[in-house]
Amino acid sequence: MGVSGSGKSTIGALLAHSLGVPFTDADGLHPQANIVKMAGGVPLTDDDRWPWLALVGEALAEAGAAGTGLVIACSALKRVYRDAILAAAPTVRFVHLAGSLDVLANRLEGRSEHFMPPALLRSQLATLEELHDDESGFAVDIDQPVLNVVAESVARLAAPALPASVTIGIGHGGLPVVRVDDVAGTAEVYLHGAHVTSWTPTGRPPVLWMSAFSEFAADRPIRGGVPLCFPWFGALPADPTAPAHGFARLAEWQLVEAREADGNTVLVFRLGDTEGSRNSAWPHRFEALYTVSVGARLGLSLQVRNLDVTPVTFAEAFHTYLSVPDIHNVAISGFEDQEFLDRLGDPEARISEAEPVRFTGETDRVYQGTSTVARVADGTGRTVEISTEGSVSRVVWNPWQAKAAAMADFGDDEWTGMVCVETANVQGDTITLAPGAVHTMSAVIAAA
Ligand code: TA6
Repeated sequence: MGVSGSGKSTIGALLAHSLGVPFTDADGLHPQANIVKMAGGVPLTDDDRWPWLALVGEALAEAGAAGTGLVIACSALKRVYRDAILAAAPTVRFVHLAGSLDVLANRLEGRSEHFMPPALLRSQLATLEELHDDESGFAVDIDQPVLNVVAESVARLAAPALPASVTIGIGHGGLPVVRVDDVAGTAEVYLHGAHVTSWTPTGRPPVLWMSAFSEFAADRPIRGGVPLCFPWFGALPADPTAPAHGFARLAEWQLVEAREADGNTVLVFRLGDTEGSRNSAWPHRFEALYTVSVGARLGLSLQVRNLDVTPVTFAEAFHTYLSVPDIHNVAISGFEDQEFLDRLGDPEARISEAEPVRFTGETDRVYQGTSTVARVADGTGRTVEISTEGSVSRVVWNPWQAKAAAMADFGDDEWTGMVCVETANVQGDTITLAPGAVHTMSAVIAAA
């Protein structure tokens, strides 16, 4: 819906294509008398509109009954017009293509071959009634690339009802992103990989690190934040061509729930097996539910259910990138005297240190069989604490200079400003689930 020039026909057709349903332009349903009137610059009366709106409602109702679905482009400027459509098609959702007078006027100037003269724009805007809170639908700002308008609409149509603290928009690379802005903190989570890319507790600096060179593309992992590694970690011996750290961080997750609870905003994302995953080196049927709780602390919880008829084994990790002023001053306690595998050294050797972990070069360690609480002191008095449940591995990583320079999506000098402290179940700690069984790995990140 929207005034003339808002792109109803163009965006409607693209949206229908993305949703895999037919598209109808309601302009084509106007009785000739209406076309003649509008082409003559004469605004329609409500009496002119009712028969037209009835046809619009009918088309939606038929599509609903046939189960085909339908996107119809129709101005539907007033609440009463929308109620008339709703009466015929109770499940209809309204996507209002909203734009300022300037943006719309510019669009109309550029438009030719349409019976609606630009002069009618002001009267249309005067007639326009924004969607009321109790109406099923949402407004999308058209002052962005058309494909972003479509992507945002698709993501919001798929999303559950959102509390006030949550919005869905388009982020980098045209990827849909869920934004949380609540009293206790803010965060961003891309549907791509259910990837938390930022979390900032109110009154404190951002806790997560993001590379300025990160890619944001459907087939690429995001560099920074909290990549979700699942169902394998690192390279997959069974298939060296398989993407590192599994397919979950490359998949499109669905936001299935968003609610406010106890001063936090809780988001739940779902991923199930896909044709792609069923043809991968890990072809099992599964359901993963990832809960992200945003507030003064960041809560992460990955629940995996085995929907297959055979037992399944997987590895998992919250590959958390923490932002630090200078890695040289970082000290991580909680691992004293605990054995670790140095992934840069002898794969058989088990090493331990009595002191907190400090960084003097490339570091890539796996601690197994531990549920330790990691405390990351960044040298400026700030400490980030990570406590977990259902996780008995920890991975600590910094690429240092050479490795950083070798990664295209990682700035040459960015290694000094980050450290990964990962909550995981990897290598000897992988999880095996019987058919129907469930496992949950959780972490709570607190910055003080
Ligand atoms: O968690 C540490 C690690 O496995 C390192 O070995 C390093 O490869 C890092 O992850 C980043 O992996 P990525 O596939 O995101 O480049």
